[in-house]
Amino acid sequence: MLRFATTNAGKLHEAREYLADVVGEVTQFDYDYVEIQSDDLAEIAAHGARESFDAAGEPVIVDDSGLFVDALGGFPGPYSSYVDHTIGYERVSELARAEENRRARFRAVVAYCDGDRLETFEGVVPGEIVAPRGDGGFGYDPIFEHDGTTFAEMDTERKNALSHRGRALAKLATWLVEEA
Ligand code: ITT
Repeated sequence: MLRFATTNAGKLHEAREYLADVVGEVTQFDYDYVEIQSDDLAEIAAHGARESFDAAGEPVIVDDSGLFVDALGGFPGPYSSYVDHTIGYERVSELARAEENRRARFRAVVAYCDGDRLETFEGVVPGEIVAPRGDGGFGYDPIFEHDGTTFAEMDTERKNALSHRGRALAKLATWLVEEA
């Protein structure tokens, strides 16, 4: 059993599906840890995992992630959540599609803390920003295309097999097995 400190149901669903065979049940720890301001996702995630462990008293993971658009200098990056809640992903899509270079990447850092150990695992996936398509997934999924398909057009298994989060969770899973 592992606790996932997140308020994001989409992240939780993906981690549950991915980690079921490794840790069994993944339960939500509905705890809104303080997100420090930093350009470094690993630093934000590590800080959040430490604080969440202190609150839960049991091993926890957190996930700090974001969409980085090359032609926009990495915007919205670590501020992806704020930007989605303010101008929305449709506007981010318009801004990126006004550029010739529409390349972007999703990044995720999953941090694990059990009091003794604090580890971070990063995953990155390249793609392109497109007009919104598909109604699966969450957040920026409808505007992020990978190999001709948006993340919102994929089921969770397919998205996990190639996404930033799936890649970070794969590293976590390998590490947990090695440490067991
Ligand atoms: P917690 O911090 O409570 O886990 P959050 O949604 O605030 O939830 P972040 O601070 O890490 O999470 O913000 C990440 C932002 O990037 C948020 O707007 C997500 O919707 C978006 N995002 C992250 N991973 C994504 C994915 O796989 N697909 C689409 N959008 C994603």
